[in-house]
Amino acid sequence: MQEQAELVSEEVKAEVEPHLIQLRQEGWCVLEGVIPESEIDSVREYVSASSEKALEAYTNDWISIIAGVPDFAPYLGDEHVLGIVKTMFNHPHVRIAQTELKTIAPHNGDALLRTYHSDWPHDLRDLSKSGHIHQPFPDITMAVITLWMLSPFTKENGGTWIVPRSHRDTRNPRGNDGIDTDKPIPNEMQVTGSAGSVLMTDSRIWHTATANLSDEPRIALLARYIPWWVSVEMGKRNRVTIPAEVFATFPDNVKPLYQHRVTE
Ligand SMILES: O=C(O)CCC(=O)C(=O)O
Repeated sequence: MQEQAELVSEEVKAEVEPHLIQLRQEGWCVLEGVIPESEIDSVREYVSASSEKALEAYTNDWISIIAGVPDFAPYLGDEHVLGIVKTMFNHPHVRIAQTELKTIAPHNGDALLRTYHSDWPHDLRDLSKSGHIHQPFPDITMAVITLWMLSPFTKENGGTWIVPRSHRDTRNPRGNDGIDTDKPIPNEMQVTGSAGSVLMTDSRIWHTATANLSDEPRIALLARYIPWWVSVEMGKRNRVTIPAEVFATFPDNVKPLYQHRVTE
C-alpha cells in the first residue's frame, strides 16, 4: 500500500481535503488563487501573445503546446494541484498526457448550444484516435483534467458547463443512451471562478465549452494529468514532442510530468 506521506505533505493534504472530497463526489472542484494575483495579468498576456506560434507548431509539426509557452510549465507543478492529482491516483508517478489552449474568442457562439461529452480516455468519439474506454466505464478515475482560468470564468464569457455527479453515471452523451449532446441538460451548471483559479474534473464528467458573449477573449489553458498506467502510445495528441532544449528549462518537479514526450 502506498504511504500517503509520499504523495503529499500533511499541510497540503489538509488544505486540499475539501476539494478532494468534492472532486470524488461531484466530479469537479475549483482551486482558487493557484496563479497569484500579482502574476496573473502577465501570465495571461504571455500565453495570449504566444498562442498563435504555439498552435502553428502544434498543428504543423506536432510539437506540444507547452513547448510554445514554456514559462507556464512551473505552474503545472503546483503542490496543491499535484497533491490532488497524486491522491486521486493514489500514486506519486503521474504525467501530463495532453496540453491545450482553450481560448474562446469574444462574441463567439450560441449560448443555448452545447456539445456535451466526457474527455479522453472516456471520449467515445475521440477524433485523434488516442483510444478510449468502452462503456460501461469502470468506477475509477483515469484522468484529472485541469482547466487554468487565465481570464476570470463568468456566465457571460464562457464558463464551462458541467453536469455534477455525471462522472459516475453509466450513460454517456456520446453513447447510445438517448442524450442530446447539443441541448442543455436539466441539472447542468456553469463553472465560474476568478482568474488564476483551476477547474479540476474527473475525465468522465459530462461537460461542454460554450459561447463567449463578452467583449474580451476567455483565455485558458488545459492540462490532462494521468497515472503512470494509462497508455499514451496512441493518437497524435498523446504523441506530440517537446524539444530537449525547452524541456531542460522546466523545473525539476515538472520534468517527470513531461519526460515521456521529450525528443533526444
Ligand atoms: O473550454 C472549455 O470550457 C471546455 C473545454 C472542453 O470541453 C474540452 O476540452 O473537452
